Amino acid sequence: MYVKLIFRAKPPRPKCLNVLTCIYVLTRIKACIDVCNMGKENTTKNAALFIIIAFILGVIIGYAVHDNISPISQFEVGENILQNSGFENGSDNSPSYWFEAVIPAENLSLTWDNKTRLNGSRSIGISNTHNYSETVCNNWAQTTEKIPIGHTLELSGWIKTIDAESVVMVIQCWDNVYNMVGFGTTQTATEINGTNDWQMYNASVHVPNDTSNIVVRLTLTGTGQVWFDDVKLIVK
Ligand SMILES: [Ca+2]
Repeated sequence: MYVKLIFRAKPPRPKCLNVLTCIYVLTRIKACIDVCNMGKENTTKNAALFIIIAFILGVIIGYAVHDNISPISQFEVGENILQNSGFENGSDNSPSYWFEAVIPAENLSLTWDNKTRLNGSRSIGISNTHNYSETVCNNWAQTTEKIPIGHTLELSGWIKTIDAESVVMVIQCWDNVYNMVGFGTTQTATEINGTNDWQMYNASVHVPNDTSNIVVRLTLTGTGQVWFDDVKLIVK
């Protein structure tokens, strides 16, 4: 897929940095005390003891800080970690949390649709009659705020198509150096093309340990019309 990740969350601060910071702060405090005590006593043994205590405190504080910001503590099994799954919320004629990833063309339009929908008053759609010179996967996408490391994610969504060349829903897991480390697609189970009334499709992915970002993309490849509604990403 030609579309690259647009947004990345800042990765968690490594434990080792918290430890080193703690050691540095405490050794600076120790140096100040030594200056005040200069000429009164030999502080060599005390310095060694102080560094050992600083290291132990650094390890404890480092792990505590890391655990507080770890994404593992931010989700529950069974939870849907996508926002605005029904596309009911938004403003300025655009659905909240979802962004467009497209190669612009005169006859391409992405819509926050209020006419064709499965539930509620809105869906999202992609319509295109432009023939690109290469394979283009225009898509609606969302980057999740939660990253359930080590769990399986199940993507489900309802899709309606008219003369669609190819439609897929995908889950991408990215590490912090822009490598895709996990991938799930509806194409594993079925090809979606042509004209179909509303139907639910699924995809799944296991979230690797080095995942920093998870992106869901709802894609139309080539020409045709497609609408998506009630798209969920469930933690298993
Ligand atoms: Ca809806």
